[in-house]
Amino acid sequence: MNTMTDQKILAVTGKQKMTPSEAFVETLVAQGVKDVFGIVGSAYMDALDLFPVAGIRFISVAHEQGGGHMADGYSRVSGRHGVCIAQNGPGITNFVTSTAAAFWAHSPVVVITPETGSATLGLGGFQETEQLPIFSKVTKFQAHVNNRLRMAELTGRAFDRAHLELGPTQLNIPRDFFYGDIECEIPRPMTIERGAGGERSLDEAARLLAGAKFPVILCGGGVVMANGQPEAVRLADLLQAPVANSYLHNDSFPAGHPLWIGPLGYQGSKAAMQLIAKADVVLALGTRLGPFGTLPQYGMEYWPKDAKIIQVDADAKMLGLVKPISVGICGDAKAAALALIARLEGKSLACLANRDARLATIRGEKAAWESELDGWACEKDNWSLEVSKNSTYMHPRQMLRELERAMPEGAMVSTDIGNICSVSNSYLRFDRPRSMFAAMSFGNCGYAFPTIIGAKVAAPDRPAIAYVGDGAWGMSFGEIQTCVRENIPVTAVVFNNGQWGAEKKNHVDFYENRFIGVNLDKQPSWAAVAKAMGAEGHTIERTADVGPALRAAVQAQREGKTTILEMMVTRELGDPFRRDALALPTRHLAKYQSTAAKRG
Ligand SMILES: Cc1ncc(C[n+]2csc(CCOP(=O)(O)OP(=O)(O)O)c2C)c(N)n1
Ligand SMILES: [Mg+2]
Repeated sequence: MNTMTDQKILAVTGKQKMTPSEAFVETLVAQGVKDVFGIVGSAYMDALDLFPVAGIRFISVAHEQGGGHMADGYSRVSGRHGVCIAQNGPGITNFVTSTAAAFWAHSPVVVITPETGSATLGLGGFQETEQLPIFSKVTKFQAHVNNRLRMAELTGRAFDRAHLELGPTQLNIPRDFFYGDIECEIPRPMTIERGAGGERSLDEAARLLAGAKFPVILCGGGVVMANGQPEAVRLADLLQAPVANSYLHNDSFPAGHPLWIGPLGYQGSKAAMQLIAKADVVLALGTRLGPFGTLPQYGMEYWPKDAKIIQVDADAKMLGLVKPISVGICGDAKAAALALIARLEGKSLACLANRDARLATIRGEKAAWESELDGWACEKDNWSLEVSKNSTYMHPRQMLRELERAMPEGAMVSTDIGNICSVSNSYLRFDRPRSMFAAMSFGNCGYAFPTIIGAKVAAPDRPAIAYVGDGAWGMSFGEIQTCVRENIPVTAVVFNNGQWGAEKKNHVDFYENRFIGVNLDKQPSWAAVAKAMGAEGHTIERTADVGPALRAAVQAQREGKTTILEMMVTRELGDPFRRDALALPTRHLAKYQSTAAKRG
């Protein structure tokens, strides 16, 4: 697990005299830290001063939330720690949203939070707030440096725990503790190796799979994090079982593989839904089976309630939490897949008897979904038809299909939260893991752009593309400054539909088009804003221009240029996010009767 094991550790060795700042920075060096995202602050300036000599790049961002998302993207693409740091008080509270997002993406982000001085804590001095309670529910571990002697030990632990517990950790350091003289030894990173799971549960899982007539594999983020894609492919080949991606993990299984059936969940693949509905045994590999990811879609209840469910998750607490399961395996997705292969290879497998019929069904469902997507040029509900009728702009689905066709080899794509980003789920296919970085279950608008910037820092040779709605863009475009200043060339595709579309869809479906706060009127030209900020900016109005524009923007990345592609699309809207969680309005008070749903 710990990717540090093979790296040469350049930190000082042996117990020796140093300052806590030196101990802190040397521990970062020992942990292999090369890049830290943040905004400069006096609270940690003594340590920051050492970064260049230590070989650590400090990436100066526009807003700390962006820096936190960059650390998240960096860790998701590299499998290494992402690190962010800021000024005590407001700089740190700006990290809350990004830390919560990293928590639900299971990203090993170390959030370094210098705190007000220990000698004045509690007096209400400058930039003071209690920094531990705020992060207590969005971190896996919180280290508080309560004594400068423990700087290296606790810094090392924050890093180790981020990998061990698969999520963000906090390192809280009273700012005066960077100064002084201490004697200490720099801790080496822990090597963490996870096993396949318990023997009995693996035996039972293998027995169920061997007896299955229609097994389906569901690959989650755990497969990506464990680097277990080749093993997932081997297992699928062995069983000749179709493989779905769990929601927003479209990179967990190669889309070019004949057994790939696409993603489940919101705006996912109907083929995946139709096929998993037929399963008698589901192997949920490296997924917590999050509640949002298996909600009914397209009016279809596809989760196979009567099937035997085998769930593999590295976090024991996730087993059986959301869906009832038959077998829970607490293990690493890659190791568990290998252990299952070892148990199944050479055995008689019931599913091979009907192999040809199953393969035909898989091919049929995939072809049906592809041709449905091909024909699905625009949304067909009344409101969408009305607003797009006289528009000269592009239909979002056609634009997304063109982006898909022009997607370069090895692309990394981050997606935001919004209606068009959600619809893109059907059009995002990857052959390589660590390629899709969606705002996972935390679902915050403003995630995608900074996240792709962090991913690009970790993987500078890969094309980096963010999909962002225009509302979410308003929250995050400030990070263009980071791209330009720090020479991090990426591409942002901004969907300009002039509205907070995903929320507007709820007004349409539930509130009789009483639009409040959803129209984004008087927006600037985002292409012009991009140019004013030193990036390239293009406005795209025709579907035929989408592919060439994306290709040119990817080429521009190779020349060090960031490009913003502003896609002018109609105001039509796909299915809503939360049909499950909204209700038609009931009003009891007389004064609000005009807003009550008309019954009957
Ligand atoms: C930080 C944050 N604020 C508010 C929301 C609620 N929200 C979810 S989707 C959405 C609309 C997104 O609009 P836009 O980015 O323009 O994309 P579109 O839906 O128009 O494609 C909003 C406001 C959220 N998810 N996150
Ligand atoms: Mg919008």
